[in-house]
Amino acid sequence: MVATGICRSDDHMISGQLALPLPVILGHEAAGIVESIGDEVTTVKPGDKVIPLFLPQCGKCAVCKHPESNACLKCKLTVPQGTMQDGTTRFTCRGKPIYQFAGTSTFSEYSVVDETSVVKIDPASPLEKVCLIGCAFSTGYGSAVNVAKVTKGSTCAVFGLGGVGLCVIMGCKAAGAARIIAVDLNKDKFAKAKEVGATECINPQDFKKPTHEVLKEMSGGGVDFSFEVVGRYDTILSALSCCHEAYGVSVIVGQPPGFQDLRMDPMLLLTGRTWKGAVFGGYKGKDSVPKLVADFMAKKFPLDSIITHVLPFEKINEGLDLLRSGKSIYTILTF
Ligand code: PAD
Ligand code: ZN
Ligand code: ZN
Repeated sequence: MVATGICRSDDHMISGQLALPLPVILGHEAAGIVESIGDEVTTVKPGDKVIPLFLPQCGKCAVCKHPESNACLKCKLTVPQGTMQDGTTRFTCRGKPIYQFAGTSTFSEYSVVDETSVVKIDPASPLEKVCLIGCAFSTGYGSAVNVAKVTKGSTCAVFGLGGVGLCVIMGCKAAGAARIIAVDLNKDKFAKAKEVGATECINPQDFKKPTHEVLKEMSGGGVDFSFEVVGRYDTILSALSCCHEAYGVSVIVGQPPGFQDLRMDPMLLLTGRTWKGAVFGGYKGKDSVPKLVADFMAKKFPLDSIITHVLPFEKINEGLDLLRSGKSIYTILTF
């Protein structure tokens, strides 16, 4: 491993939002160099620069064969196994097994991954930047361009201006949205949101009315596309309600708290709204990650604007504190 980002999803695991077999090595957004390969591995070789894929692409299952989906059946997203696809874990500590996370476990100098969970990228790419294509960037950008399929001239609303939300904004802008309204409780996030493409920023605390009402008024009846990039039930419903009742599309990107159900009024959908969600921005990793790295190298999108801190791996807890306090966007840890 050469570099790994700290994603909010890693912190969600630490806080226990999703049950995981323990002890576990977290981390899923990284870039590195292949050290060695198994006998039957053909798509990567020692010395290759690679990005691990927390969402594998086996290429053979019904999902991989479907043109519009990416949650490969080799990955048990909602019931994490904590192992390789063969059911084993390759980490031990004093003879006891340590579980793996999302088939990647990148908070470690070395990891073992299935061939379907790793892809070769341009050898010239800066690993301490393109590691973000392993999660945050692709998740946000793809949610706009692949999942919502944002259209030219449209109005978008993005709830949550963390690293992923900022990448959603970049995707909306690249797709030609005319208005991108950014929503966050922390106004310190607004400058960055504008830098990457937001046209307006609002703080729900500045209004007496519910946020979805404010957004409906601002957009003359409802936005075309809305994105929930926080991971809360109230913002999921607010994002759904703020999109146009007849043709609005709302995408869930944030990871909601587990162990609870969400109550919603089905009338919100009966009138014509579309409610969607996806992991990893709908991208199939093996096919898309090398292309996204090539697009980054061709300067089609920036990553520097979302990297606020670079720390040595030993300072991982400082990096997590920066995320929790809202002071960082993305912290990259280097080995
Ligand atoms: P982050 O914590 O950096 O950003 C979340 C932002 O939401 C912060 O700026 C908060 O101030 C803001 N916020 C909090 N509460 C509210 C509220 N009530 N209304 C408006 N804004 C609010 O997180 P992130 O950008 O790294 O990740 C965002 C979510 O996306 C998080 O839930 C993470 O787990 C999830 C994620 N999903 C995938 C995926 O594949 N679907 C990948 C990576 C991250
Ligand atoms: Zn992530
Ligand atoms: Zn598959």
